Amino acid sequence: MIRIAVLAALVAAPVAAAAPQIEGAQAPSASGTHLFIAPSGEPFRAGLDEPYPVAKWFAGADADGDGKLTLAEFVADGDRWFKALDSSRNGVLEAAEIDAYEAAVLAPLTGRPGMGAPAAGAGAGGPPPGGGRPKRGEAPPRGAGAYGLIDIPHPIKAADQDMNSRVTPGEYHKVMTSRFEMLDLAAAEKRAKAKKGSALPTGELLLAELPKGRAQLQAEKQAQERAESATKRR
Ligand SMILES: [Ca+2]
Ligand SMILES: [Ca+2]
Repeated sequence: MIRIAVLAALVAAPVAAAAPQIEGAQAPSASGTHLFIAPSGEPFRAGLDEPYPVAKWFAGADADGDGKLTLAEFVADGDRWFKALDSSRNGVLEAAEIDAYEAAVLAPLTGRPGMGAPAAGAGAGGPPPGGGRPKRGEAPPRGAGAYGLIDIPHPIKAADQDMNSRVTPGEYHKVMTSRFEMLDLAAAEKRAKAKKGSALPTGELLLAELPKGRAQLQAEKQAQERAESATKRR
């Protein structure tokens, strides 16, 4: 089993741009959309009738379109987001740029930038990704955690391994590589459990093998309920 807390500590994400508004980073509840936060920290949205937006991220990151994400594709996708957040264009994500990411992407989820649990009820992330009650002894995901593949409350700050309020490309690559390896390993464990396919990491991520965050599970449950009630009405 992958220990989520340990994973979160290993993982890094890109920092937010200080200056201009970050694209696609409106409060999730405002527009009635599903929210997915990629391993890079980038938010992706989709309408409530559309597939959960993890698919949007995956399709964009899969540069050669072969349905598999390699480490190189995964890291390159992160680099693109890192550049988007580097509003000062100096190649490093600095405190102001990290603050801007928090304000645009994380604050709407929690009410407190980069901290705390997603607001209960309809407040924060469209679907309160709380969904089901957390299991005994298991803390609910915080910040971006409920919206991502891995429980990382602050995907950008988590990359700041020397804690100097700056994220360098080297730090970011390191965490993106760790995140890829985590997901690759999680998929291998899932296959091993199902006695299906290679029980070893393959170096390639498939959309169908990715873990699902709380927001995705809740979105899929709601879609199923809508489909069932539509069937009944017929
Ligand atoms: Ca590919
Ligand atoms: Ca910068």
